[in-house]
Amino acid sequence: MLKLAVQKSGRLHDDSMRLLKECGIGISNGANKLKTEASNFPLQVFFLRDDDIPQYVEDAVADIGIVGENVVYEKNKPVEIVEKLGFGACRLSIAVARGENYTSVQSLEGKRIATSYPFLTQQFLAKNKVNAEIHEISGSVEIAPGIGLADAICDLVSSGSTLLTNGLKETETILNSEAVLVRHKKFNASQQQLLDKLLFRIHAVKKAKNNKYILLNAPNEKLNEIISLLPGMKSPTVLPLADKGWSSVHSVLSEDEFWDKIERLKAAGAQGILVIPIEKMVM
Ligand code: PRT
Ligand code: ZN
Repeated sequence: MLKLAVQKSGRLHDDSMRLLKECGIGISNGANKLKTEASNFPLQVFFLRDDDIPQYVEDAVADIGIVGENVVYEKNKPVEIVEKLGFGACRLSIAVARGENYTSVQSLEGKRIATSYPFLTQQFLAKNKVNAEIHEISGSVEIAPGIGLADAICDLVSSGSTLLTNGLKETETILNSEAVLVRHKKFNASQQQLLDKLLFRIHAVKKAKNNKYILLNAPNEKLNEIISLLPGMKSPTVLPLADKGWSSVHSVLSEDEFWDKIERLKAAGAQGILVIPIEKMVM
């Protein structure tokens, strides 16, 4: 049995539960529970505050956990990051009042910085040989400059709209973060086996998300050119159409080259292009 810690509620909860579901792991709704068990995988799920997850994993109360890298690095516990999960993206940044004259990190010398991330903030200041006063506060960090509590803040940013509405500007990025899967360092062979099984599924889900299945019709005289544009998992599948002189081509395209490839396929004579999401992809 593997014990997994996930955020009880908050920004990472839904995506964490969705990932388990996409991995074919059935979890009954645990919103009001402390723990629950998967119906079809030897997995127990603990619902915790995100800040507590690194400690629970370090102590092996939970074997693995899903938590933001920002929390992993702030708590600085000896847990191991095994996989980046592709959700919960944000950055930990320094911000100052919009009207403030900020030229470089040195502008923070002697200033008061409000943050919920004292460890990472201090580490950043030390690295840049800047002396500043850190005020640790647990929430609503963005209002600190406006009420005269601090000259700057160090907080998480995703869209930037919180900074904007509070009259702040982002001046330094300390850390880029996303949700990760962490584990403790005392795994035995059977736990490792279960983790490998889970990771195999996570990889298939991630891979599928980054790829699309594509079907198109190609005039036979353009087939070679069109095939050369399509890498596929091995090589594209080509089937004759009932309409003579035409073929149906099936392949897989990765998300990042998608639009560029579609344009080139069209220009090469492809027609009736269908693009379908892939649910799982096993290489
Ligand atoms: O109750 P618990 O302690 O478990 O939750 P929490 O309130 O401490 O954390 P929560 O749910 O807010 O965030 C959980 C994790 O989500 C964080 O540790 C990050 O890894 C990740 N994450 C991603 C974010 C954001 N994006 C984010 N934008 N966490 C917080 N924010 C906040 C930020 O602090 C600021 O107040 O959103 C505001 C900024 O957002 P924008 O879009 O206006 O820039
Ligand atoms: Zn928290």
